[in-house]
Parts: sequence; structure tokens; C-alpha cells
Amino acid sequence: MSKRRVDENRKNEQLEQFREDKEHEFVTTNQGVRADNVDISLKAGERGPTLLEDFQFRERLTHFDHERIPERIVHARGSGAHGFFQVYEPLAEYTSAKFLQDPDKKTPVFVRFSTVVGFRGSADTVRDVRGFATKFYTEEGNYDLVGNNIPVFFIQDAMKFPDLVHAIKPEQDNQIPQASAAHDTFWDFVAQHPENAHMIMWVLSDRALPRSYRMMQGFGVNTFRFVNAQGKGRFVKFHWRPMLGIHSLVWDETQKIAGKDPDFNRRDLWEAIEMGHYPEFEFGVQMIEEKDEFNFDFDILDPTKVWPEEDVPVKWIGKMTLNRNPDNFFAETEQVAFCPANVVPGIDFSNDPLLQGRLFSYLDTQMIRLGGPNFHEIPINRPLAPISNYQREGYHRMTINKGKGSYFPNTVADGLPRPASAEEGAYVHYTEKVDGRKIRARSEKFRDFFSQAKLFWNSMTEPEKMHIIKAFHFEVGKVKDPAIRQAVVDLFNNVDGDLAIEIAKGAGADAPKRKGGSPVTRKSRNLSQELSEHTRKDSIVSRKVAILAADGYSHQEVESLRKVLVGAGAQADVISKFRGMLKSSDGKEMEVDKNYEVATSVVYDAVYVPGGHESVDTLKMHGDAIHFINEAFRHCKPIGATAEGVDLLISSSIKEVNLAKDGTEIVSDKGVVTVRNPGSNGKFNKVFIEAIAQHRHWDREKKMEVPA
Ligand code: HDD
Repeated sequence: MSKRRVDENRKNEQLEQFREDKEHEFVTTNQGVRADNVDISLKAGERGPTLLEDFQFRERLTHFDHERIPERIVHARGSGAHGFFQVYEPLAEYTSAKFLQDPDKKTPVFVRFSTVVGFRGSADTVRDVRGFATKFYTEEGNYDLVGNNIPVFFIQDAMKFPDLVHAIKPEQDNQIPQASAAHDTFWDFVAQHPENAHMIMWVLSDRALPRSYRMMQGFGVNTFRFVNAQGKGRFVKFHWRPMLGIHSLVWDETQKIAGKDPDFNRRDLWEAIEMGHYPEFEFGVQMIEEKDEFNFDFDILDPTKVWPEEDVPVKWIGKMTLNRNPDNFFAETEQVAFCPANVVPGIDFSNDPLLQGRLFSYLDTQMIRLGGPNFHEIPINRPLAPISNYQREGYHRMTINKGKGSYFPNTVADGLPRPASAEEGAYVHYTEKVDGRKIRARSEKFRDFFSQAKLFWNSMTEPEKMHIIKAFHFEVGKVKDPAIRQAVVDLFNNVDGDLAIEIAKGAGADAPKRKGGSPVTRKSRNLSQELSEHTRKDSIVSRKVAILAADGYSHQEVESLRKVLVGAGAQADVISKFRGMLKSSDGKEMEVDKNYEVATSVVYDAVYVPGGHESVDTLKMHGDAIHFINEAFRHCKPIGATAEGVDLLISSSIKEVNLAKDGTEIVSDKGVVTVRNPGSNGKFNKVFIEAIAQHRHWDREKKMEVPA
């Protein structure tokens, strides 16, 4: 086995020691005693009471009664995957972290993606920030990058975190609503904390509705430090960008998916890995030299601010590939414990007051969630680097420390283990000079709450702006107290006067008395998901295409498209009224993958209707087929139709879109691609695939409202 493979597989090999998949012949108790029965409890007579001495029964029930552990107070709902990370080039100039030096080395990782607000059983597609937490099992110990898919945060100081979470979680009297910020207590909090204006803009944008965990960015959010072997430090912010580009769902769609397939993002991640479409993310850093700390119009320690990429470019330093699903959700995804304080030599903290609080909170929360101080011994949390110290005992201790050396310094164990020097690989904190009075205060620059909220707003495309306004209408529209709605309008009047007027219209509040707004006119390209250079629109890998058909469909058209879709890495499902086989116009057969009851447009990325008189005439009679088209259109998805298939589009509510009339001309209008005489289909397939790669066609939204 090559050295490389050993690196990549080391975590897997470690986990292997704990896996249990042998075929045992007999059921036993937890004491290894063979059980004679797992169906019937021990009773005093056939109709008598159950006996206390039935230890088999008691053990089964007791274990079952204790199966649950507390869910995470935030980020309760999540999905994990294993993989590896590889750096592109040695980074010794910036950091001494060993896993960032050797491009041949593959460092094992475990990643957990999550929503923040919902309970463990809540739906995946709610409007929310997504967690993006990565554990690197490096040779120097575990390094955790506990980030989100949004680069800023709601608050500037960790002291406020409990208030934020209480306000956004279901209200305390009735536990309503689940997994939603659209309620009075949250917007009351928002209106009283101008520092969250910037974050709210992001949360109401399409970023909060990712199409897939594989198609969203990740950010370390807080400012950290890189420190090189010479002890030189630089401020850094961490970034992930998905190789599939950044793509979102639309709001109406997310709500429907929450009912039709609440596991949408979890399923997507799992299936992509099972199919070999391994999610990949590039890792990047923005760096600021210490001498430049005060050269920005924002405070670089403020977690409500981005470092605009035009000013501080991202250096892309490596790539992560997720290539293995967990074996057991509870053992791995549920029990994995992240902590921003898990760092390795070469990576250090800044004085960002949010980060400083986080450094405390995560270890503390694991104590209650995982039941004591030994959670680092749970297989998924174990580092690959050896552990040796003087910590002893506590709940669920696995390690059997031999001998008498449980203290330092000692002579009974030759004084070992002993502290290491920096040269020997010890973590030595960065010797930052700190000098100040003990005060409860923030730096003055932290008070600029609105400039970057305006920067974000300026950077949006028209469709993105419209989505944000509509999100305000939903979120604030749900607030019962008119005073809170008004306070929100007045707060956002500080960002942009026109935005505030729009919010007021939909949310049932008065327009601001005096139109206000931040004077910032600047834009920053990569803040926009649509314009960002990190959004790729050249691939349809792992996209799902629905093919609507009935008996009499054109086999040649379906097969020709299916072949190129699958060849390009997409997945195609044939959908019809019933499952079973369909007969084509020329007597061939095709299997139906899903019926209308199971399949719905919202879980597909695109729809195609092949020709065939009889098939299309049947589909015209199917309300579900017409609805499929209308809904896909409403959600701005690519729609393709060939030959008589175009007639189904004419029968739907799609208006004001040019459709092919006759001949071989391919008409592509706002993502609707049609041709009457497809010939061999080759050209149509190409244009349709390009439309799918565009993801969504927002130009439809302007005028056309389709009921669906
Ligand atoms: Fe946090 C979990 C990300 C601020 C306290 N946080 C948690 C997770 C992620 C983040 C991704 C889930 C990890 C997993 O999958 O298990 N949190 C962030 C980011 C923040 C942030 C990017 C802002 C920069 N968090 C934050 C603050 C505090 C916490 C200010 C408290 C002072 N976060 C926690 C926690 C959690 C947590 C209570 C709950 C479960 C857990 O830690 O393991 O400690």
C-alpha cells in the first residue's frame, strides 16, 4: 500500500476497530449471555404478571429507554460525510500547520452540514443558515473548522448568543414555530440589535435556501491567525467553495419540499456519495498582515463584516473530497463533537469577541450532550495523533491507564509524559501583546452596522433583490405585533430607503417617515450568488431530470436525451400515472421510475416532455402532468419538449414564452427549450443541457405569474 493511501485511510482504519458487522448466530445480553427469547417476557403463568427477575427484559427496555441523547441546542439537524483534504502547495511561509505543507498528503476529514434553528427531526429545506463543520484528523491532532455557509454572524459578542437563540427558537409558551425565524420574538430581537442588519440581509437571500449541501460555500466567519515557524502571525478568514458552484432553491419550492421530502438535503448528500459524485470543495484563505490591521474602514475583528474579496483576495490553498457515507448515523454524525478551540500548531485565534466566547461554549455543551469529559474517546472524535496526559476517570472512560503515573511531575513513571517544546511539536500560543483596562465595551468601528448591509444589497442582481424583498414580506408579514413590524422597517431604512418602503408595503407597516439609507454605493461581485466567480454554470453533474411520458411516447427521443443526460452525470427519472412498463409508439418498452403520487416537480431540477401523439394526448388529461409543468415553470426550472411534447406546454399555464412552431428550429426562451421536428435530437439535447446547467431562469419571474 502506498504511503498516500495509508494517510487517507488512517481514520477509516481506526474506526474499523469499533465497527460491528459480523454475522453472529446468537442474540446475547450485554453481558454476553445467550438469550433464549426476544419476544415474550417472563411471566408468572401464561396470563400472569411479568417478573422483575427477567433481566433480559429489563436490560432490553432500560437500554431502549436511554437511546436518546440531548440534541444540539443549535444545529440539531445535520448530515455527515467522511473524506480527505489535500493542500495544493506548501504553505510554510504562512503557517507551520503540518497538514498544510505536503501536497502528497491526504488528511482524513469528517464534515457535518446542518441547519441551525430546527429540531433534530425538522425539515432540511427551511430558510436558515447552514452549518459547515469540518474535523481534520491531522498528524498533529484534530483541527476543527466550525463554520457556516454565510460569512457573517448576527451578533458581535458571544454574550448575546443565548438571547439570539432564545429569540429565534420556537416561542417559549407554545413551542411555535418549528425551524423558522418568521415570528415575533425573533424580529423583536432583530429590531433591537442593529448589528444584525448585515446578517439578516444574507439570511433573507437565496443563500439560506441551498439546493444542496454540495452547492454552497462555507466560511470560518471569525478572524483567526496563521502563524509560521518563525512566529510571524497574520490574520486570516477561511473559505470553502463548492466545485459544483453555488445554487439555491426558490422559497415556494422549499416549503413544498419540506412536506414532500423533509430529508431533501440529507438524501441528496447521501445519494451523491453512493453514486460516486463525490462532493468537492476548495479551501481558501484571506490574509491580512498585522501591520495592516487598522487599514480598513471596518474592524477586522468584527464578525458581522466580510473582508471584500476585491480588497483581500482569497488564496485557494487546497481541496476537500467527501467520498464515504457514515456507517452509523448516531455513532458518527450525532456523536461527532466540534469545537473552534480544537486547533493545531500554526493556527491561532484572534480577539474577535464572538470567537472568544465560542472557544468556551463548545466544550461546555459537549459535556452535557455527550455525558461527561471523555467524549474525545468516542471513535469519531478520537484524534489520529496519540493522546497521553494526566486526565483520568469520569463517565464512560475507555482508556485503561496502567501504572501509578497519574500526576506531573512524577518519578514513578520516569516523569513521563512531559510537556513538549515548540520544536518537538507543542502548541505554543501566539505571543500577542495585550494591554488594556477591564471594561465591557466594543471598539468604535464595530458601530458601523449598515455600510456592509448596504454593500450586500448593492451587490445583488434584480432577481436576488426581489427574493430578499419577498422574504421580508413572508418573515415580517408573519409577525403579529404591528410595533415590531414597524421597528423592522425603520431599522432597514438605515440600510436602504427603497428597501424599507418595499418591506413596509408587504409587511403591513408604514413607510419610513423620512427615507434614509447608508451612503455606500460600492458593490462586491462575489457577494452575489448569481454573479459570483465561484458560481459555476457549466455542469449538470448529479442534477435530476424528470421525463413525463405515457403509452405511445417517442422511444427514440427519450433514449437519445437520457443517454446524454446520464453521460453528463445527471439522473433521469421517467414519471407517469402508474408504475410498471410504458409502450412506445414503435412498440418498445420503458420502465416508469415513479408515479405522480411519489414524484413531484419540486424534487427535480428540470423537466422534459418527449413527443408521441398518444402519450401527449394522455398527459393532457393528467392534471398532475400539467401541474408538473406549471410548477417547474414557476420555480424557473429548465423545461424541454420535443415534437408533440410541445403541445403539453401549450396546454399548461405557460404563457408569454416563445415555443417552437414547426420545422427543425430550436427555440430557447427563458429556459424553455422546444423543437417540433427534433431529427436525431442531438442539437436539442445540447441546448437543453446548457439550460439545465444555468440552474434557474430568473428572467421568467419578472412578469409571468403561473398558478401552481
Ligand atoms: Fe456555534 C454548534 C457554527 C457562533 C455555540 N456552531 C455549531 C455548529 C456549527 C456552528 C456549524 C454545529 C457543529 C456540528 O455540526 O456539530 N456557531 C457557528 C458559527 C458561529 C457560531 C459559524 C459564528 C461565527 N456558536 C456561536 C456562538 C456560540 C455558539 C457565538 C456561543 C457562544 N455552537 C455553539 C454550541 C454548539 C454550536 C452551543 C451547539 C452544539 C455544539 O456546539 O456542538 O456550542
